[in-house]
Amino acid sequence: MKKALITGVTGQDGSYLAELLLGKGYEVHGIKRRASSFNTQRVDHIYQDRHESNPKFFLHYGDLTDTSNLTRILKEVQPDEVYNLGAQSHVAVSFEAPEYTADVDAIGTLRLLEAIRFLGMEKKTKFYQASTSELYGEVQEIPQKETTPFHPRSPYAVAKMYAYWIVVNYRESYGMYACNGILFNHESPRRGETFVTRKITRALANISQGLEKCLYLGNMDALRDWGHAKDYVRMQWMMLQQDVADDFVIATGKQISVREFVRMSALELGITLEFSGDGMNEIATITAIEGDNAPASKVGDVIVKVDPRYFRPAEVETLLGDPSKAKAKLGWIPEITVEQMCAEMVQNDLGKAKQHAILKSHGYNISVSVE
Ligand code: NDP
Ligand code: GDR
Repeated sequence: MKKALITGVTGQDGSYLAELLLGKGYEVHGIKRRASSFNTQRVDHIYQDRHESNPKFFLHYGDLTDTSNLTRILKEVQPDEVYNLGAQSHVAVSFEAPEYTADVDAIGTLRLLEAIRFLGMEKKTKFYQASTSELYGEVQEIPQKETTPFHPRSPYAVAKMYAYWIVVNYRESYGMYACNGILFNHESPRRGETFVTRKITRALANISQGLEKCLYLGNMDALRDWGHAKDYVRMQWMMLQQDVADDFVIATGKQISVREFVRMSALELGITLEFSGDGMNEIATITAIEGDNAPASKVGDVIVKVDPRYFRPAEVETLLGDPSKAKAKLGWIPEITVEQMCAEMVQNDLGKAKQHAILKSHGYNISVSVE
């Protein structure tokens, strides 16, 4: 039975990857951070009480900023595969907390690699690094592929660039099986609530049920190549099953704007939007409503506005990936389209909003705000 260790197991990708590996018969170990309240919602459904017979899923307290802790966990678990998904993963937040982001995302990766080497596991343990399309930043070529030069545009992306190269360096220096998945944006109903897709699907669902009035966004012109997290974690596993370690771009090869994602999400609720104004003054107004998914909305309501607060000091305007290498060498193709993913996210958030609306109508205080 293979053993895997996942950092960031409580995050979007970590939870899907843990499910995938358990389904393949792995013993799965995950690192979770100590928090003052429960932070394991995304993996609670696969949690196994250690008192049950033959558990396959284990959680260890740890942190990517803590070398001795990482070394101890690696020594105890002796994993065949390490998936380094843990990160301060929010680009906008990285401008607010650049030093912490560098510590976790850049040096955290080095800590893990060096611990593997220190323990003499560098020929046994395969290593996956969650690299990112943010490395391309100010894009030098369209679409972006493995050979496209990097130009990171945020403290997050700069930290991830260090992580990318230290993975390559450990592969070249010590013969480690270590690889980078350069993943473009991927989303799901488990996406964190402050990333733009989930912020949109959640807010529009709440607005449709009368729980919120308006969705405030930043740059709606930004173009992204959005895929589904389930497709992308399958690829993370595939990358560690090859004879030779290599780096791969993982993307759908299609891009749409934030504005288009808003339009698509609203339509899933039966709401047609008209966008007017531009730049900092852009708004979206309801021009038609079909079906009964939006009982609290009416034609003429302005439900989306731009708020300059959400613009970033340096923006990544456009990202479009070329996944040809992954398709040719690994036979990977994404199965879920952005339209299907958007519909799944909206329906999931609509279900939650309807529950909250019922609770609110019975006098419960429901907090829905999110930055
Ligand atoms: P999430 O933000 O959903 O999850 C991040 C995980 O990292 C969480 O489990 C979080 O713990 C954990 N974490 C944060 N700080 C630390 C720390 N100091 N020590 C240990 N763990 C920590 O991200 P995703 O699942 O979306 O992404 C997974 C990885 O892939 C990240 O590295 C991200 O940067 C990268 N990536 C993501 C893409 C995407 O579109 N989703 C695209 C390309 C790369 P907690 O739950 O306690 O906050
Ligand atoms: P990104 O994702 O920065 O690409 O990083 P995010 O969803 O945060 O932003 C995508 C684009 O939308 C624009 N935008 C807004 N973004 C947020 N969060 N909130 C807003 O209100 C808003 N309005 C407009 C952004 O400016 C941006 O252009 C994600 C993360 O998962 C990273 O960890 C990962 O590496 C990359 O994807 C690939």
